[in-house]
Amino acid sequence: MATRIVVILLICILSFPIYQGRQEEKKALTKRTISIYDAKCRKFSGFRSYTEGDVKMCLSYRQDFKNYTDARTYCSSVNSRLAVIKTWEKFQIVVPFVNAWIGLDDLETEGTFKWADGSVLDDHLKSRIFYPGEPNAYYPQENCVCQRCWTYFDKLCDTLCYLAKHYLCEKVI
Ligand SMILES: *[C@@H]1O[C@H](CO)[C@@H](O)[C@H](O)[C@H]1NC(C)=O
Ligand SMILES: [Ca+2]
Repeated sequence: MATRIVVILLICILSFPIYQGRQEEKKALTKRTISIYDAKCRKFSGFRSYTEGDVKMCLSYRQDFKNYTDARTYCSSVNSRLAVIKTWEKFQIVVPFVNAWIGLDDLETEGTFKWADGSVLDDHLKSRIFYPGEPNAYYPQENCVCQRCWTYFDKLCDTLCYLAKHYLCEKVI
């Protein structure tokens, strides 16, 4: 019995370096995957990749000013879309961008916000990514969503679609 325990312990101790090696391998692989993604993304002029944990996005933060529909048209003209941010991790990537349209609006049905990929905004996520009190449809035509619309906002708000703002295009790669 005692010998068996000793043998098992020995196996554990001896195989620890193998386990460590595997972890290193895994880390290196993750790093390589990120750099492959980054290289792919950078091939598109103006785009670069952003990472939060295991989540990656290929974005172009456009510094010129366009209204929502013109921003949307521009993104699709370079085979991208206004940014779709359906997870908390993706929202963390987008937090720093100032006064930027993203791909979220309730143009089709008042009060039902849809992403640029056609899916409906999840209620739980909605409560986390909008600035407190937003979306509020303060003016009836506040149908489009922007990040850090006002300098003191660190989250999303609905605002007037005809306003000229920066915008975030996203490549799905
Ligand atoms: C955005 O601007 C264009 C002109 O550049 C105009 O034709 C369009 O109606 C505007 N869209 C909105 C929502 O105001
Ligand atoms: Ca609003």
